[in-house]
Amino acid sequence: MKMKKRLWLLLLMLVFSGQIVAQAVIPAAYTPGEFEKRRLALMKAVGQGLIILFASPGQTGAGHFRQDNDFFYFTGCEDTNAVLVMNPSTGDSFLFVPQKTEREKMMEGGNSLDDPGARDRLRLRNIYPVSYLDEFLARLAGRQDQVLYLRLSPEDSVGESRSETALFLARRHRNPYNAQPSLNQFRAERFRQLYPAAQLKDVTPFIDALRMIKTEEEIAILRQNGKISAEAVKKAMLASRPGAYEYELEAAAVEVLLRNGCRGPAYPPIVGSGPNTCIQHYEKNNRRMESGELVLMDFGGDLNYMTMDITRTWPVSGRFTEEQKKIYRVVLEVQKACLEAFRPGVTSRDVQEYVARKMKEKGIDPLGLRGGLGHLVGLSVHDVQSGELVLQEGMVMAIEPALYYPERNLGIRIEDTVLITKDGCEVLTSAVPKEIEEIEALLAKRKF
Ligand SMILES: [Mn+2]
Repeated sequence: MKMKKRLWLLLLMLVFSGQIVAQAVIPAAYTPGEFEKRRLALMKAVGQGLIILFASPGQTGAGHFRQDNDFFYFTGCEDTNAVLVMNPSTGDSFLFVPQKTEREKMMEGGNSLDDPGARDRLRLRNIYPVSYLDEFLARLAGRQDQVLYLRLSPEDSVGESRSETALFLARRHRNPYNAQPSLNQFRAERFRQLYPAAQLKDVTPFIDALRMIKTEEEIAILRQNGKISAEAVKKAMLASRPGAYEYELEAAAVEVLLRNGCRGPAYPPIVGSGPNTCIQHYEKNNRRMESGELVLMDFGGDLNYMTMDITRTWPVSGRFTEEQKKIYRVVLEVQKACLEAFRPGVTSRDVQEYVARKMKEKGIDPLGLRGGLGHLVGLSVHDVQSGELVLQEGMVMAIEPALYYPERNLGIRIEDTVLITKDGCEVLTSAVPKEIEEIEALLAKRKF
């Protein structure tokens, strides 16, 4: 009893000292069975041959390591330079991992090969050194009529879609001295050389069909990320003031992400003021903002490999001018009409028709804005899509209508990320204001 009293006292002291209150939410995580379920679903869909997926070869740049999206989706494993082989005819999965030297283990820690619990935790048939991969494949893939399912389409990344990866590669090829093939293309070529009798097929459409529909565990993470990312943008709004630099807003927002378990932003934060509101992928973020201007922020966190995408536009001074208000209302009405139209079965054309009807009813000139479906969000902020897009329950979409008037230094974009539900959609990023009155009320709380 006495002990309990003491515990209570300690707890109360902690609460009042702010230590528990200030504690960040524990990020939602995946259970090991999730990845096994995904592998079995992929193997069932593919049905034959061998499926071979590659992990990211290693660390690049100053950011935290982030695994290849497709490899992560089927393993949850962050080992670098690894290979996953799935055999649909037996349902077995094998992981091939580099054998690290003692020095490597000391410098960066071990991998799944050094972890006796990894095989059971990852629910694999076996884990082998990656140096054994070719022998393993020669045994299985050397047979006649063997089909190898590889990722023959481009990879996506946290901030870029598969088509963007392809586009950037093509742009790099403008300069013949940068025109080397991608890792993906190189691997396909190596398989063609080593297994000329095998048929190479693209596994990507099967992967994309799965990744497009979010699982319960992904949805839990996305909901949490929606709240964290919304809070981050709200903090940036409060950090804005005449004379502030764009990067000060970025700093305020990134702090909220890092404090709540995100690895960082899902893409380079866009904080554009004045003329920069009209540059859609602006990311210099080094301009001083002034009263009378708008600031546009496009921002989202990366939480447990699930991304988020929000854009808000607000007046630096705290009050919209009449001209800004007029255009803001149009973008907002179109964005809200899109969200009203979102439900399973809906196509881009359906949304456009709904938006046109709604604007007519309300007597609003849409200024050329038509609305639509936007883009899918998930492991990548421009997530995978296979075939023509028709909304389904469990899809996650970002919708971002915008109007740009560079001659007036006036760009307005409003973006939310939503989950398609049984009969509509749930806005995951609703905690950051977008109504004119709400924005002005929030900004009025600033002190400067
Ligand atoms: Mn977007």
